[in-house]
Order: sequence, then C-alpha cells, then structure tokens
Amino acid sequence: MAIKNEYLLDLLERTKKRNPGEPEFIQAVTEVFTSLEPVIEQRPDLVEAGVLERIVEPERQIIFRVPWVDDNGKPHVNRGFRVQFNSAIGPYKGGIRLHPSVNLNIIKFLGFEQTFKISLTTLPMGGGKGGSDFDPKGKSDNEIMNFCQSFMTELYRHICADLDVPAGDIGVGAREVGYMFGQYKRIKNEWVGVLTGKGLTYGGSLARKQATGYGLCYFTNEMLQANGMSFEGKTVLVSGSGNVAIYACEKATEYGAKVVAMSDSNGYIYDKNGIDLDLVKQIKEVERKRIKEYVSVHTDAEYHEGCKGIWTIPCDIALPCATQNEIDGESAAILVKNGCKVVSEGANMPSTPEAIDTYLSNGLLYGHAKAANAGGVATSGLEMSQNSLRLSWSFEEVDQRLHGIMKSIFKACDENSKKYGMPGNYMAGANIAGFIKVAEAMKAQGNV
Ligand code: NDP
Ligand code: 2IT
Repeated sequence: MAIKNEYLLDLLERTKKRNPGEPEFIQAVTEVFTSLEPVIEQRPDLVEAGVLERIVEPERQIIFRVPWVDDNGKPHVNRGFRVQFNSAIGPYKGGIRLHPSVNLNIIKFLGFEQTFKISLTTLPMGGGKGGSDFDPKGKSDNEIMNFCQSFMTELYRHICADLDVPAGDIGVGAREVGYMFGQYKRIKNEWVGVLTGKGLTYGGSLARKQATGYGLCYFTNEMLQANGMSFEGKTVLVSGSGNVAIYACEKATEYGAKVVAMSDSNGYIYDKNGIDLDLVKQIKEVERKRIKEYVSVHTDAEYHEGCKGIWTIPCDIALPCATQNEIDGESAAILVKNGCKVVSEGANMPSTPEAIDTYLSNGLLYGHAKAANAGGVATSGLEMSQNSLRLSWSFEEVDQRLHGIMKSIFKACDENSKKYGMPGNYMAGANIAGFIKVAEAMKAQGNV
C-alpha cells in the first residue's frame, strides 16, 4: 500500500509535521489516504473545498486534570481527554477509554476512525473519542466511582445530548457509564441521553451490550456469504475477553463456528473443545479476574503467557477484539501459513499496515474495523433515538435493526470497492464510503 497521488502525499507530510510524536494517529490517516486515491482523482471539487485539510484536523481537543483520592486517602492525578473530531453529520459520538496507554495520539486516532465508522452506519452522528490514562485494574468500586465522578465534573461542561454523547470503550462498561451518568445528571439537574451504554434500568438499550460483537459477526457473515463461505464448522480465534470479544464469541458459536481461543493482556487460553463462554463471562464480567482462571476449571485447556501467541494457533477465521496493532506483519504471516482465510476486526485498528498488506496480498477476506465493529456505535445511535422518543424497544427489535445496519454496511463496502476499481478490498470500500458522506456534508456546510 503506497500513496502515489501528489496532493495526498503532500497533505500527509503536512499532517505528520503538524502532529509530531503521534504514530497511531498518522497510521490511521495514512491508511485512509491510501484508500482515497481514486476518489481524489474523480472528485477534484472535494479537494478544492479543502475538505481533506479539515478532515484531518479535530474540531476541538479538550485536555483536563482528573484528581481523585484512593481508598487510603492518597491523592492521585490523571489526565482526561475528549477529542471532538467531526460534527458534519451529527453530534460527536464515541467511547471513553480508561487505560494507562491513553494519550492524545491514541484518542485522536480513535476519533478520526470514529468519524468514518459512524458515517457508514447511516445514522446522524459525528465522530469523537475520549479517555484517560487512569488504570482501572485492581481498583475498588469506590475508587472507580471517585475517578468517574471527577472525570465527569470537568467533562460535563463540554458534552450534551445534542452536542457530544460519550459511551464505553476499553476499561469502560455499564458500571463506569453509570457513575459518569449519575454525576452528569446531578451537576446539570437534567435527565437526558448524554451517554450510551447505560444500564437497562435507566435508559440503556437492550442489545447494546451485545452489539459490537454481534455486529462483527453479522458483518463477517455477510462477507463470508458473498464469497461462498459460512461460519459453519469453522475454527475461530477471538483475541481479548472483554465486551467485544465475549459477544463475538457468542454469535460466532451461534452461527456454528468453534471458537478455540481467547486472551487478555497477560496471555491466552486454548481450548480445543471450544470455549466455555459461560465460564469466561463469570470470570471477566462477574468476578473481574484474569483469563488464566479458565484453566483452573477446564484443566484440559491450555494457558500461555503473552498475547501474541494466540495468532500461532491454526484457524480459519481470526477476530481480533482486544486493541490496536495487536496483529503485526509476523503474526499475519503465521496466520496465513496456518491456513487462515478471514480476518475481521472487532477492535479499532488491530492490524498494523504490514499485517493488512499480508492479508490483501494473500487474498484473505478482510473485514476492516471501521465497517466490521460499527455495530456498537450504531446501537448507541439506537439508544439515543429511544431516549429522545422516551421509548424502549425490545431486544428483537434493536437486534433486527442492528442486523440490517451491518448488512447495509457490508453492501456499501462491497459496492464502493467495485466502483473505485478495487473489488474485494473491503477496507478501501469502507474508507471510501465513510469518507464520501462526511466530505459531501462538509462541502455543503461551507468552510467551517
Ligand atoms: P474491554 O475493556 O471490555 O476489553 C478489552 C480486552 O482487550 C480485555 O480482554 C483486555 O485485556 C484486552 N486488552 C486491552 N488492552 C490490551 C493490550 N494492550 N494488549 C492486549 N490485550 C489488551 O474493551 P472492549 O471489548 O470494549 O474493547 C475492545 C476493542 O474493541 C477496543 O479496540 C475498542 O476500541 C474496540 N471497540 C469497542 C466497542 C464497544 O462497543 N465496546 C465498539 C467498537 C470497537 P486486559 O483485561 O488484560 O486489559
Ligand atoms: O469504538 C467504538 O465505536 C466504541 N467504543 C463505541 C462508541 C459508542 O458511542 O457506542
């Protein structure tokens, strides 16, 4: 994947200079630009309107201090971020990540990706992302609450149901969203759907918890069927064991596949009989423990330290659902050598550029993150609709809408990959379809 178009090369250079020390952000921009070459040639009007210069520059970046006190009375300070990347097609929308690796670069890459992902969902939302370098591991409930309340005590003034609607991401699930929502409501003295992924007793949507993992499998199933394949009888690897991974495992198994491995940031489990998902849910969702606990119940399963090793297990389908750049060129080559035919991404940007080159040059079916994991934010959009309507839809109704959205996303990827001369390159199709809608909206709204 090399960019040849002079305008794109020049803009990429300027973007690198303007954002020094932000490798993941530059990686995300480079990847989108790689897909956009044929669009730029056919749409000089978008270049003339300065759309690309503006699309790589966040509309607003907020950085703030998050002081909190631990259970021993010791004060701590973390750094909070909210990047409001693009509001051309709706209020900023995107999760909050709590992980020690969070910095402005990570939040910018996620916010940039989010803009195009949301455009693909066809729902009226823009792109944003937030987070903090706070490490939730090993913290008590009380410490988590203290942190979330402090985080929201600053963030509340920058968000609003019609302006910016955060949600979960790594380290943020229903518990954290609940604490943040409670604090927002208390400060603002208003009940509005300002966060999604809320609990079901206070405005959360049925099927939101399942949505990213289920949506990933709905998308992957469309891609498989379009190429004369199915999940039935396939061996699947799912990295991670968090929200996305658990429900990807559930739906893939429902489709007749056998998931044989899952992981966390310490290591991976391999169960040749197929993962016992009830046990994983108990360990991760209820007890909040490490994935290695699995082998103390299933003594015939294996636990291996280190997360990269999961990609050395022979499989038909790999579903990376943990974090960015978790599959590098070397792991991708091993997957291919072992017969893997499909990679579909639940995590955001889980494949390095070298890994993507390996998938494409070996003819793998590659479900790109912006398309394949868009089901989570799409269902967040459905949660916003329900909150505005003061209604709650049934699980079946939300799930059906999610399924329909994922089918239409696959169709958009497929059609655009063909229209722009790269049939079967669903990454290019996703980037192009996502870009064109945002770009048209930006052009129509003038140079703002
Ligand atoms: P969770 O916090 O629920 O789970 C994250 C999982 O990934 C955990 O198993 C975690 O292990 C593992 N992980 C995190 N960081 C690393 C790392 N550096 N190396 C190896 N493993 C790691 O998060 P989600 O499931 O919500 O998110 C997973 C991915 O999916 C992220 O890329 C996120 O941006 C993306 N995503 C999430 C959506 C959502 O709706 N939640 C929607 C779309 C995309 P450990 O417990 O050891 O940290
Ligand atoms: O990356 C993502 O799409 C998410 N973390 C979900 C965002 C959301 O607003 O539901």
